[in-house]
Amino acid sequence: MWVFNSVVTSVTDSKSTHQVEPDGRAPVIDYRGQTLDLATPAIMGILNVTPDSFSDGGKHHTFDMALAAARQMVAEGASLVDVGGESTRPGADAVSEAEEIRRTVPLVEALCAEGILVSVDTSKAGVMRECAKAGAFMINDVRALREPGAVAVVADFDIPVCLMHMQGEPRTMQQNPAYEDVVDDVMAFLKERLSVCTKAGIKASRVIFDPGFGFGKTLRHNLCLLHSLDELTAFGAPVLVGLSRKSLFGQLLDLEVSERVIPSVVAAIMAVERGASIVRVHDVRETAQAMTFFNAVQADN
Ligand code: YH5
Repeated sequence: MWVFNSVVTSVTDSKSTHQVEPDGRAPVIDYRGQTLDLATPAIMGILNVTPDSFSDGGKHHTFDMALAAARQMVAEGASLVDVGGESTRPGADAVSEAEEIRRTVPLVEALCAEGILVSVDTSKAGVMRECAKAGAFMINDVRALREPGAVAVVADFDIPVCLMHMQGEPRTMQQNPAYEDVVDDVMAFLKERLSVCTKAGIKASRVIFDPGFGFGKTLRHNLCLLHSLDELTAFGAPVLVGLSRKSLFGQLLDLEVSERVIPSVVAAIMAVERGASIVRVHDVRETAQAMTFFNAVQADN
């Protein structure tokens, strides 16, 4: 029997603090009576609650539409829904903490009341705190808890957290991204952030890694990171990847955002084949179909 994510057995080495079950099964993440099972790859559906959401034309900006979109993503196979009230698009307007709370908290409350697992895509400590109080299951931070107070909030609530790598800041990150070795540099950054987290009392078993596709990376950097993603997953922390509809597909294939579904699904499957545990996607239905096929093949070996 082939066991998904069997590379996790390597986490028993001295470099990693991650616990693994004796049979090498991937972990589950438990928080406040809710469970995210990572024994097979999980799908995180993207729910933008920004009026200027580039990828969905801003159509989720009203509460009822956002709720309906989240329910549909869960029905189509999403294990959790990622609610984001700040756009990280280059050139997007900054959003105040109060405005971000206003956009996210009511939705987090409503989704949690329905038993839906919610992650919140934010870098602001105040938003993290209010969303954790509202019942969020996970914090998803593209700045890896580098904003003031963010580490302390995650430690206080003992809430699972995704630490993402980003070089620079959204406004300027694509101007001249440069690395010594993109895979080594991303890994070193994530290990450093993990160390900051554990020193502040955050349990390593609550931490998810993300290489941050498209965040201060050229096309070549993105391809290299996906090619060598197993070097990241071998560390033992669950790995989340966000490739869905991103610019690398536009650069490589000259496709508009809405035309990037097929390459996005292929990329998601390539990531789980290299050990990724969570894929963050816009197109849940299509990704779930591919994932069901992937799981069926894995179960047969
Ligand atoms: C991510 O990778 N990404 S927001 C540009 C696009 C399409 C999509 C031009 N939050 C990530 O999704 N959180 C975002 O086409 C994220 N990992 C995690 N953990 C950017 C985005 C996008 C940007």
